[in-house]
Amino acid sequence: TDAYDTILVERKGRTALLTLNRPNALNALNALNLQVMNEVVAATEALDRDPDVGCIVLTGSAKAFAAGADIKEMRPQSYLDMYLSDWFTAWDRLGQLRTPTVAAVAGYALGGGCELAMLCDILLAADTAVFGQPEIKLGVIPGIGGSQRLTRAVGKAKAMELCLTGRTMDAAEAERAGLVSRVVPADELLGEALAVAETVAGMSLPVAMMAKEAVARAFETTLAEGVRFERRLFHAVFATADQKEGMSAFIDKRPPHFTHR
Ligand code: CO8
Repeated sequence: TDAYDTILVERKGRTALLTLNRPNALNALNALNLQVMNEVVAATEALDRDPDVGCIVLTGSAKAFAAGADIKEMRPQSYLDMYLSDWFTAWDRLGQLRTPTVAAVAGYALGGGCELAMLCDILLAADTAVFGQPEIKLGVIPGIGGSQRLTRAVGKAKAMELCLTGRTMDAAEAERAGLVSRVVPADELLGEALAVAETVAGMSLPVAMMAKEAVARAFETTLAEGVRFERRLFHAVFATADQKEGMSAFIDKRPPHFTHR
């Protein structure tokens, strides 16, 4: 839709597809620099404000979802450069979107690329996917939440090994470890991701937002507080027209026509 240099944005019904597409020599590896970050964040926040968008899919190339932050751009930075420019903090806003997001990962998802995938709500992998936090090999550590989100996704044992040795996981290991919801053949990845997105986008948008909020809260709080938060949202959905429509459609044995109200 809008003109971006490092991403492509397409709309398919109520689904938006955002493809990382760095135009230069690195394009197939999608190294993440500040421009990519600013464009992804600006594009997704605009889509998030659009009531006609019910799900956002984020994908890369066949070779790489993203091979991490741009090492050439990072090398000369000082502590103050990083601190004052608040390097890469804007990626956090991707995790704050209200619209559900799907990461469709083929090839390398390393460092910032793995962290970017983990900022999305649903993570689908091609059988070619390779996940890892290899920052340690460059003399740094994950900086976009990798040490926290990977640990919550796969547990301490694997997260420690991956972050301390830089070893990568293939798609099958990532699925066994609980990092991804499903692995599909590479040539079916995008179709499958768009199908999942279309399913989500077909639900009531405010109710899907609340479901997302409720699951996300599990990573932020205690079980008792999380259950109380869920209960409030559960009560709140009865204020929507879509609750009446969804239950009426079930009882009438017809498909629901959600109005996202
Ligand atoms: N940044 C910049 N350039 C890169 C990157 C990268 N992340 N990855 C690859 N490239 C470049 C290579 O230097 C090479 O350039 P050139 O053609 O000029 O020599 C070109 O892309 C092709 O790369 P390869 O020849 O290595 O391609 P292969 O297919 O052999 O290997 C790999 C692909 C496995 C992806 C390999 O390139 C690799 O290991 N890349 C580095 C992966 C990595 O370490 N990622 C983590 C980066 S650090 C990070 O993400 C920290 C995030 C937190 C920052 C937060 C700041 C606050």
